[in-house]
Amino acid sequence: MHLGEAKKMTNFTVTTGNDDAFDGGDLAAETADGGGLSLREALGLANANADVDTITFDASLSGSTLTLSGSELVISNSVTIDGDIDGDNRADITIDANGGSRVFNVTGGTSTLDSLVITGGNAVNGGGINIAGGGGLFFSSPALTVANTTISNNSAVNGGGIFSQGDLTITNSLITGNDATDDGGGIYLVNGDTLITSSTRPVIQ
Ligand SMILES: [Ca+2]
Ligand SMILES: [Ca+2]
Ligand SMILES: [Ca+2]
Ligand SMILES: [Ca+2]
Repeated sequence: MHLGEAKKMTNFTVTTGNDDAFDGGDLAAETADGGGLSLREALGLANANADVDTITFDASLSGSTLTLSGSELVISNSVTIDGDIDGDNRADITIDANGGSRVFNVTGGTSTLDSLVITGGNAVNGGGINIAGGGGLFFSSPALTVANTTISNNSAVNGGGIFSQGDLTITNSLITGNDATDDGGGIYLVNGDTLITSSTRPVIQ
């Protein structure tokens, strides 16, 4: 986050573990339908504006698993998703695609996934996370930082945990128990810059 920047920033607080669909409404409408504001709805709202937004989770969701209902979560625009509710830099939120889809598809922006457990993803490339490549001369590749996060038990043909064509930074995270039928059980890197740092935990197993 660059707090000195003039850009607007909105924080969306996820209040339901249900996977309510994003219907293109505003915050009030998306909160009013289903069980509250879902992560999918919060992402839809964050993607819909050019601001660098943050998504956090209501304390009532601490320790819970958000199970996706068969389609990936798309990040098309810079956002930070912070699953640390109690401030100890450890995940308090699990996102489980339950084998029905990838978990996150990062198609644009400079984003951070912080203090999450990402599991159960399944896709051809990048079961847990796919970072798309740039769309040519005028579109730079997305950049993603994965911090304080566990990526486990995802599967793909290439890149069970992560498939990256963008810029990837991994810090203090655990990537374990992911499976690829072809290459890259944990991470498959096509291009882009990758930086892996860890002060407290093993990174890739
Ligand atoms: Ca909705
Ligand atoms: Ca809703
Ligand atoms: Ca935004
Ligand atoms: Ca925590």
